Amino acid sequence: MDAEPLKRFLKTEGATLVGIGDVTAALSSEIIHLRRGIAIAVNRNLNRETVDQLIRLQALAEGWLRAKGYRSLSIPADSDRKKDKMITKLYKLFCHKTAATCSGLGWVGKNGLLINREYGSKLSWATVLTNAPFRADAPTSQSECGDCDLCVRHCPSGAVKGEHWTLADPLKEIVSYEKCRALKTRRISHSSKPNCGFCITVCPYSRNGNNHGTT
Ligand code: B12
Ligand code: SF4
Ligand code: SF4
Repeated sequence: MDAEPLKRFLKTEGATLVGIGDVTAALSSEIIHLRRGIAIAVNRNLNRETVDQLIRLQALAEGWLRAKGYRSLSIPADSDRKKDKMITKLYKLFCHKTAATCSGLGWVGKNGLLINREYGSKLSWATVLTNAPFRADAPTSQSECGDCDLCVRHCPSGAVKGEHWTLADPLKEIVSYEKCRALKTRRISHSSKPNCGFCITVCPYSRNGNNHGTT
């Protein structure tokens, strides 16, 4: 089944990127019938307005699928297994980076974030899982960070380890989220802005798109 009409529809409604991934390998048994992940990205920081925009795009995708008789499940943009949300109680958390790599929209950078060649890590993501038999896009299998280590050198908490991500071992810890989270907690206790995000701003892909340099 051709996904182009759905991709075009969501882009006219404000999505920056839309991809279709075969996410079978990442699904828990309760949702194994929803083998296609629709990865939706918008070129904005993850704030309340962005989350609302992603929720709207997910609702439009769900309506489009329902009208054709298919099932779907939206994974919230701000889902966190630590939070008390029904969806995180029902299913193992589904990660948006997974749908994005399975759709070929980028790789997981040394900074642990999804890097798209054109937009870097500036994108915010949401996923809709579905049983619609879409033809899947070609997945990404390895990192394109090369020798760059800017995010390793600039991370204030020392969380970025400098290792490459590969699809062969996708869950290997390349960023210490414990250290990253601890910095956020310290900032909250000092009443400063909690989010750091240096690993996004220093990345040449986030700054220059395709002009990947290492200065
Ligand atoms: C909990 C959480 C955090 C925690 C833990 C971080 C983490 N694990 O990613 C903390 C508080 C530290 C955090 C920090 C940040 N976060 Co955060 N976070 C989340 C959240 C809610 C869940 C992530 C999670 O627990 N995943 C579980 C682990 C196991 O998976 P993962 O690391 O996310 O991804 C792995 C898989 O996707 C796997 N994978 C990739 N491809 C494939 C393919 C297959 C087949 C398989 C099996 C696996 C696989 O590789 C990845 C790396 O190991 C997600 C939303 C979501 N549902 O995805 C946002 C999310 C990951 N965060 C996001 C952002 C923006 C941030 C911050 C920049 C916020 C800030 N300004 O400080 C920082 C950046 C830190 C960093 N360098 O990664 C964005 C990332 C956007 C992007 N371009 O990648 C997300 C996707 C939110 C969104 N809706 O856009 N975050
Ligand atoms: S958000 Fe800040 S502390 Fe966390 S990994 Fe990125 S640069 Fe390091
Ligand atoms: S700063 Fe360099 S090493 Fe880090 S994610 Fe971006 S390209 Fe990869």
